[in-house]
Order: sequence, then structure tokens, then C-alpha cells
Amino acid sequence: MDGVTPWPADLAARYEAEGYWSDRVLGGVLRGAPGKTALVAGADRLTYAELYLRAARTAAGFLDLGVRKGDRVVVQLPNTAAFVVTFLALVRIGAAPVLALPAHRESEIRYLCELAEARAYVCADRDGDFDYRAMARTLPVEHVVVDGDAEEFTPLAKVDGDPVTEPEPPAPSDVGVFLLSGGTTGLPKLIPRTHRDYVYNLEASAEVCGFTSSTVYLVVLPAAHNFALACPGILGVFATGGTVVLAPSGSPDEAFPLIERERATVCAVVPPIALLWLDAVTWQDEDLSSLRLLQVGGAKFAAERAAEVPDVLGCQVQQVFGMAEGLLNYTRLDDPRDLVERTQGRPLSPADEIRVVDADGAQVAPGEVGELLTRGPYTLRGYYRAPEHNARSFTPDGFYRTGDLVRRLPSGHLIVEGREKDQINRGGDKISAEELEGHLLAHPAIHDAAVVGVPDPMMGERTCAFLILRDGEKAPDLRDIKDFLRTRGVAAYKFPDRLETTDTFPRTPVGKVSKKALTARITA
Ligand code: OOB
Repeated sequence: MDGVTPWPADLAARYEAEGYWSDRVLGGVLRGAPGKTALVAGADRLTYAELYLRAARTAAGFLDLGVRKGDRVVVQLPNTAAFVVTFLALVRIGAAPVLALPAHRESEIRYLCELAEARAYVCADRDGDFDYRAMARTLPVEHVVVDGDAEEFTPLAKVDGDPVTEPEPPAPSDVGVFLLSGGTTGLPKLIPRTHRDYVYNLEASAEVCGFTSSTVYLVVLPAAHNFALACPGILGVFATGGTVVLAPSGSPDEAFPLIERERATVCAVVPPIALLWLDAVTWQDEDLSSLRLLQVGGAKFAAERAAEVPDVLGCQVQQVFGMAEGLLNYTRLDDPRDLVERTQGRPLSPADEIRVVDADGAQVAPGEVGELLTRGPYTLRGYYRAPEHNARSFTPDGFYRTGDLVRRLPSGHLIVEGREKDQINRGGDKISAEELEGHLLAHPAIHDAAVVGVPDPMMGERTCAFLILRDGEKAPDLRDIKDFLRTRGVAAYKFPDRLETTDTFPRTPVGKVSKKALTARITA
């Protein structure tokens, strides 16, 4: 596919020879016994045989619509059976889903459709007051497919046909799915994940996390997020024959009754959800005794709180430090307690190469803090159609610059100490400062804007926008700014939590806005 950077031939040969890459493709992940329950989602309860058939019928429907191998399809669906079926149908015919989050709005979705030159857009009818169909009317795509009331568009239920053998089955080296990067520049980047690298990602993860056919995995994060999808996630469960249970959110009101009813054994959460659960067990009385493992990742989970999980929730905790770009670090199920609590895990694969470097790119002394660079059998070699950005994000020998500051222990475990990238991590949601600043600069009262993260006990960080006003303009309040961003079609999780007006921005010696100094102003 054009715009995709392949692995160099020597490394590819090595990953194949050493067995990291197989010839398995994402369409083949449904490996449970036919009669076993594969998926529970709202009123839907599907066995492996039923889910396989639904995916095969939907795949035939997409072929009838004209969707072909190599096409990109933007998929924006909540945690419903429709998401799982659509994903499996598309990967089966070799069309690559571009996985948007349900929270994304027109500014993000239009950009994704344009960048990916998407052939189709698949969405739900509504989410509360928000009407995806109204947004879809403005998008540059040939087909809009809607789960629910489709109005003038194609209902997902009608994307259906008798199963056929795929005319052009995807090759293991083809792009299977596009994930979204958190983004450090103006707009999020697309991450091409090949069938074989993503299959390795989910299978190796399932092994490290001890998934088996008895696993009952509760999904509370957006299913379209890498963590919930493939670390080991939904796909890791399917590959090992267990059961996936989809919850609409991580709220204890919704998640706890599902854990009790379905006897869920594993769940993946971001730190704010873990903190909420640690509190909620004291007033909710559901039986959570089936829970064996709570995976926590997406943002740093404090050692003190990790230490509470076994006593309070009655299950093991696992820290996961991952990224849509590839590299996954897990604490192991048999790691000593101290490592599980204090570190963010160690790399999934023996073939993951890790460098911790200083500002000049030289490796730091063992145990010192530096930027994490990585390369390996499931870490991207380039963002999609982004040559200039790629020149900055990768070293000449193909290491991905994560922008994360880490310390490496002799055991190989990493401790995340901070971040170098211009991004806010708001409880696991990533916000590109530059993207938000760009939207703020379009506001008539704003002359200049600088966005920083400020520490927050619950969310890890919240978003603060420093504003310099145009002469004579009155300071907008948070409500005005949120309304303004909403009309621009920006996802609500990117809205600032706080505004500060100022006359000047502190500068670094080279004249860049010093975000460190701005954060210090707030925390002081
Ligand atoms: C996961 O993926 P993304 O792509 O949303 O975000 C990746 C970034 C990392 O570069 C790092 O800055 C941060 O999120 N991060 C963590 C962390 N896990 C992710 N920072 C500190 N501690 C952690 N445990 O967030 C993601 C993907 C797969 C599995 C889990 C998380």
C-alpha cells in the first residue's frame, strides 16, 4: 500500500525465521469452539459459530457494496456487537478499518476520511444528543453505513449476503488495520498495523496474560482502542477461545453488575477507572470474586494505588505501558509484588529492542532517565502518508521515538518518569497540545494560546489553556471556549478543563514557549 513504510528485508526475514511472524491473518482469529459463547453485548449473545457467520455475511455485504481489498473504511462504533462484526468482516476481505473513537467529531472524522481516502464510513445512528448521520452528510465518502436508524444511508443490517470465499484474501504482510496515534503535532497520525504484526501482538499478549478458553474478558474502554482490542483484548480472547463481554463504559454502575452476572475474570482499565473502582467497592455490593486480573495502563498508575488492588478488589494487578504504535510492556503475572507495583512492566517480545537516550541520542547510563526509543516485530516503521513527520519520529536505523521518559531497571522493567512530547495524557486520553492550540487560535478574541497538562489526583493530568487575548478583547470563559470548540467539531475530551489569561508566555533559550515554566506557574 502506498504511504506505508515496510520493515527492511533483513529484519523481516529474521522475524519470520524466529517465528514472531506467522502466516495467520486477522480474519482467522475466531478460534473458540463453535458452540461456546464468544460475545456478550447488550441483548446480543453470540457463539463462535454465530459470530463467524455474521462476520462472513457482513463481509459479503461489504463486497456487494464495492468495498475491496486495500480499501480503507473509517469505523466509528461504540462497544456493541456491530463493532466486532464490522471489524471482523472488513479484515476478512482485506479492507482496513480506520478505528476512530466514538467521541470523535467532525474535525477528526473529516480529517481521517480525507487522509485515508476512505471508501466508506461506518457509524452508529446517535450517541445521546449527537447525531452521527448529520455529520456523515458532510463527509467525503462514497458509502455511509449506519448501525440503527440509517435514514437515507445504508443500514448495517442490510450489509449482508451469503458468505463467499474472499476473491482476494489479504496477505499476512498487508495492512490489516489503522490505529490512531495520540498525536503530538497538529493532527493525529494513522498507524498501519499489518496482519502478521498485529496477530503477533495479540497472540503473544494473550500468552503473557495467561488467557485461556476460560477467560471472560470485560471491555469497558472503547473497543476501538488498541488496549481493549488487542492487548490481549477482544482479539486475544477470540484467539484463545474465551468470552468477550462488552460494557458501555467503566462506570461501576454498569461494569460491576456485568462482572457479577457474566463471572468476568479479566478487565483492562485506565487509572481513573481503577481509582473509581477502588472506591466504589465500599458502597456497591456486587460480587466481584470472579475477577482474577485487572490490567491498568494508558497512563501512569501510582504504586500506592496498585498496591491496594489485590486487597480491595480481590484480584491481581498488571501494569501495561503500551502505545498504538506498537511496543507493549507488561508486568508479568509471576513478577514480585514490588516490580508489579513500582514499574510499568517490561517489553512483551524478546525481539523488542530498547534504547534509552539523552537529548543527543546517546544511550544514558543504566538506571538513568532518558527518552525511550524502540524497534521490533510489532512496532511501526512509519506513520501512514507522513514523510516529514516520519523523518522526525524515527531514527535513521528505524527506532521509533516514543517521546516517553523512562528508567530501565536491571530486570528490564521500565518506569515511566515523564514525557517529552507536547501532549496531555488526561486519564489515558491523549490530547495533542498543538492541535488544541490551533483550534483556540481560530477564536476571534485569542491572539495566542499554549496548552499544558496540570497534575490532577484523579485524572493524572487535566488540560489547561493559557491565552493571550487580542487588544481590547474580553476574556472568554470556559463555557464560551467549550461552545466554540463544539461548533468546530472537536471531540469533547480535548476541551480544556481550565483557562488562564496572561500577557506573555515564558520562553526557552531558543525562543520556544516554555511549557515547563507554564506548568510550574499553575502548580506553584
Ligand atoms: C496506550 O496507547 P496510546 O497510543 O493511547 O498512548 C500511548 C502513550 C505512551 O507513549 C505513553 O505516553 C502513555 O500513552 N502510556 C503510559 C502508560 N501506558 C501508556 N504512560 C505511563 N504509564 C503507562 N502504563 O495508552 C496503550 C496501548 C496499549 C496498551 C495500553 C495502553
